[in-house]
Formats: sequence, C-alpha cells, structure tokens
Amino acid sequence: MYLTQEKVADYWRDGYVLIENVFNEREVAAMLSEVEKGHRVATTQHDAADTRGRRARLAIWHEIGDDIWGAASTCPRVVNNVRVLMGEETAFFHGKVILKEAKTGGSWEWHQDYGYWYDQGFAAPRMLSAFAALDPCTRENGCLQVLRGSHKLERLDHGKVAGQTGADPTRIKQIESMFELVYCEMSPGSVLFFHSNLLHASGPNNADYHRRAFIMCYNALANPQFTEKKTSGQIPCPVSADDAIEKMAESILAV
Ligand SMILES: O=C(O)CCC(=O)C(=O)O
Repeated sequence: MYLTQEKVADYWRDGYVLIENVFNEREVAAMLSEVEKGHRVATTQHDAADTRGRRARLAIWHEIGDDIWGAASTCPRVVNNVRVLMGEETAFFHGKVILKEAKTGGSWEWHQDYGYWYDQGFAAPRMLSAFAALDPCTRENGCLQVLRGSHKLERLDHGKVAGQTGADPTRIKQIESMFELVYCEMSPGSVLFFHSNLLHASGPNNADYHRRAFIMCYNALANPQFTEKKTSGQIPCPVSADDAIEKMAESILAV
C-alpha cells in the first residue's frame, strides 16, 4: 500500500502516480451514499461553466471534518503516501467532490492547480492533489487527462477561461505536442496523486453513468500561505487509524 522509492521516482519524473484499490468497495459505497444524501456535499456545491457552455459542478471545503470525507482525508493510505511523495510533513488544504453527472457534466479546462493556488498566496508549489475515483473513470465519461511530465514547465500564466481559471490557451497549444497526453482511466477506489504544477483537464461526461471523484489537496507544512487564508492553519495533517474509514463506512451503510 505504501509507495516504493521507484514509484516516488515515477511521480517526480511524470508528475503523477496511480495507486489501485486504496479504498475498498464498502468505503467507496459509503462515500457515494454521502455524495447523494450527505449534508457536506449538499451545502457546499457550485458550478463552473466550461468553454462548451456546459457546467462542471463541485462541492468544496477547507475543514477536515468528522465524517467520511474527513476519514478519507486523514486515512494513512492517503496521507502517508502524500508525505512519502513530498518528502516532508504535510498539512491538509482542502477537499472537493467533483460531480460530473451522466450526460450533462461539463469539462475542466487545462490548468495547473498551483496556477491558481499561487494567487491564493502559497509561497511554493510544494502541494499535491490525491484524486480518488468513486465511479469508473473512462474516456467516455470524462476521465482526468494529464500532460505527462508537464510539471517540469513550472507555473504557467492562468486567467479566466469561461467560468473557470485555466492556463493560457495559446501557451497550451504551443506546448501540448511536447508531452504525452495520458487519459487516466481509473476504477473506483483508485487514487491518482499528482503534482500541483502538472497540467490536467477533463472532457464532458457523454456517458449514461456518472463520473464522481473526491479530490484531497495537501500543502507542505513548511510552505506558508501569505493571503486569502481559508485553512485552519498550518498544522500537520492528522493521520487516522487504518480501519477508521472502514468503521465509518459500515456505520453509514448500516443506516
Ligand atoms: O475532476 C476533474 O476532472 C478535474 C478537476 C480539477 O482539475 C480541479 O478541481 O482542479
């Protein structure tokens, strides 16, 4: 379950690494139940229009919380791998559920997460996202796409692209042939860990099944944020017992 030095080297070369079966079927089922019926997702949702006029929907928060989302964000299978990848102690930054609904879910335009996190005042791109698939993620339902190795470009200029913050589209056209385009097809429970300067995007959901995902974002403990502080402060991300999320999943599914 923990990443080998070889996988860590892959992450620094490619800007991402995939781990299969981080969350088991019951844990994924409990997260989906909380997507559909839970308070957090229901009360924190908003839309961001894409360039095709479709809407990408997400629910976002900055507190770890005492629910299945908190249990996933502090799960050692995630947090300890984040620490291994970063090579330093980490703090929780935010969590977001991406709700790319069947037939209607919109695209995410090309961007680097640090492209806009920089504007939120973070000193350095010592930041990482862990994308957990809750449904099968396929090309048909708009799986994540990455430009392999593009984190090495370092931060590009970002601006408004439709209702989203995206990388400069002219620059994307210029650099895209330099990198391999990878469609990250994933099975539920797998987690893609990716660097905050990795260029990524995703297409619309044209399939008749949803593409929902939970993205957990982390910042190096020693990486200060100068402005727009939404986080509860730079404290080490707590690490739960390994079975904490499984126990929480069972109590959700028992209701
Ligand atoms: O879920 C996706 O396809 C991409 C979401 C994303 O890139 C983001 O929230 O920054």
